[in-house]
Amino acid sequence: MAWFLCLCLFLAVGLALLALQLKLRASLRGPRELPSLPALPLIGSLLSLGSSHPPHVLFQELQKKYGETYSLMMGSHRVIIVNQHVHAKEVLLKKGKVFAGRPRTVTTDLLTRDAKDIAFGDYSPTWRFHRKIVHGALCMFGEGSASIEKIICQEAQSLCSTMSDVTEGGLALDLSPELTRAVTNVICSLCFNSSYSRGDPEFEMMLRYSQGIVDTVAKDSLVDIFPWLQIFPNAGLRLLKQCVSTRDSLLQKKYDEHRADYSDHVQRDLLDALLRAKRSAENNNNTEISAETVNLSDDHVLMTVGDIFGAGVETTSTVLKWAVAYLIHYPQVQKRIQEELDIKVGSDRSPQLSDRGSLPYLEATIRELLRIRPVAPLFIPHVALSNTSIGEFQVRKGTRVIINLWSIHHDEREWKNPQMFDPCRFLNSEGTAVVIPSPSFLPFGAGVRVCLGEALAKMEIFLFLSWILQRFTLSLPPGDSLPSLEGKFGVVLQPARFKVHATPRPGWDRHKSQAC
Ligand code: STR
Repeated sequence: MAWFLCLCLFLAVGLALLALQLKLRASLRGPRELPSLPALPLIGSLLSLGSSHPPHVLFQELQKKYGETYSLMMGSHRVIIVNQHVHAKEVLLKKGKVFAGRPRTVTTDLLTRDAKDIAFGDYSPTWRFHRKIVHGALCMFGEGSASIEKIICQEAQSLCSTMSDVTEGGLALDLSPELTRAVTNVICSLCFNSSYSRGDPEFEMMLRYSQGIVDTVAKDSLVDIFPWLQIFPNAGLRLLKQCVSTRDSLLQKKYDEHRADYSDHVQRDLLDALLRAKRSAENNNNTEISAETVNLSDDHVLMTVGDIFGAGVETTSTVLKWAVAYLIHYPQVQKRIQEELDIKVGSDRSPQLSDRGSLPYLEATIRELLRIRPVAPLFIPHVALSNTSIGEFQVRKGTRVIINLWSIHHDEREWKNPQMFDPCRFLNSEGTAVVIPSPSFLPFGAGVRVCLGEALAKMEIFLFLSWILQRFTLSLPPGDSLPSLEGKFGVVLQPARFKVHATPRPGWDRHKSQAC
């Protein structure tokens, strides 16, 4: 018996020692290497990336073989793809500053005069200062200011009367340019204190150049992966150059007009606020901040306004277009929003921002739209500014990180039936309040580079949708097929074009008092 006990003890000690040694070896090995796609010299992993899927779907599919976080080579650049929220938050929040860099690419350099803007500019003291000024100016003229609500309501009013005019003739309407004009005018009022009327040639020109930029910039096109391809004729790059030069002359015109009648005493708009910040920084050139502002050149101001303009228009109008497409696909959702509006707002007045709290179903629908069709499915790539790690994986300085918001918003462990459009997932069980059911929801990003226009975008989406749905029911024109919900991949994910019928709702008379 005694020898049996001794044997057991001996075995137990032996096993414990073995386990300890294995654990020690694992911890000595340190962070692990990431699983990687095969790569060849020069072309990198290009051969494994040939697929009919758009990049966000392909990166989601590749998880099955390589795990949620993996790496690949784009030309000579190592790129990490993050497909789940824990690692995404580590990159954006926990190690936000380490991952705050941006890659330089041929197309974004062309768009931003070598990264002198906020969205594509690399992390630096000048960038931080620059972002702070823009944030301050946006707060003053946008978020939280009563006047912005008035501007949005004015545009909603004009959008609805255009819709009435067209539908009175019984015509089907492509809402896309109308929604874009409404959103553009909000940004125009904010940036330049001006607006466009229907058919304005300058607005038509803006629509064209902006679409050209969205179609060609920052979509990991071949010139961005292999910069030496620039020396060959390239239709995409030619189009981008044309569009950027049209945009630049428009921005320059606005800038010159503002400089000509600038006064220190009146701030009419965001451009005035930026000019003022630039001048005051120049005047205080012996203070501590001024050391950081040396590079806040005219180019910086122009490129920033270009960012705000481009981001403000393309993102919000895209969400509204998706909203219309989904409401046509899901008439029962549209009906429930209208019922909520009828009860909480009625038809004697128009919806206003203070109604947001009492329209939870509409708010939940907006969240579900932002989840199911994220505006920027791959965000803008980040760059590690020093050696670091993501989870247990080591990451070397200079590595690019792409966060696949598409995977994060369609993660089956976080969302039940993620392909299903179901606003109720964002409501509590009584249907009386909005909730965020999963931490896997990041429509505006997070951390040092979080979207600057989040509050403005939410106000616009809420007001435009509530005004439209109070007055009209949107439906498919007879004989047309339902709009595709797939989306065209680019720096933003846009729906295909389609026409709608906007039928005035019974009880809504266009000549009724339309005060905001
Ligand atoms: C749209 C087209 C344009 O005229 C200018 C810009 C510059 C800013 C870009 C914008 C673009 C597309 C959406 C972006 C935005 C900066 C932040 C935003 C990429 C290319 C997003 O991250 C969704």
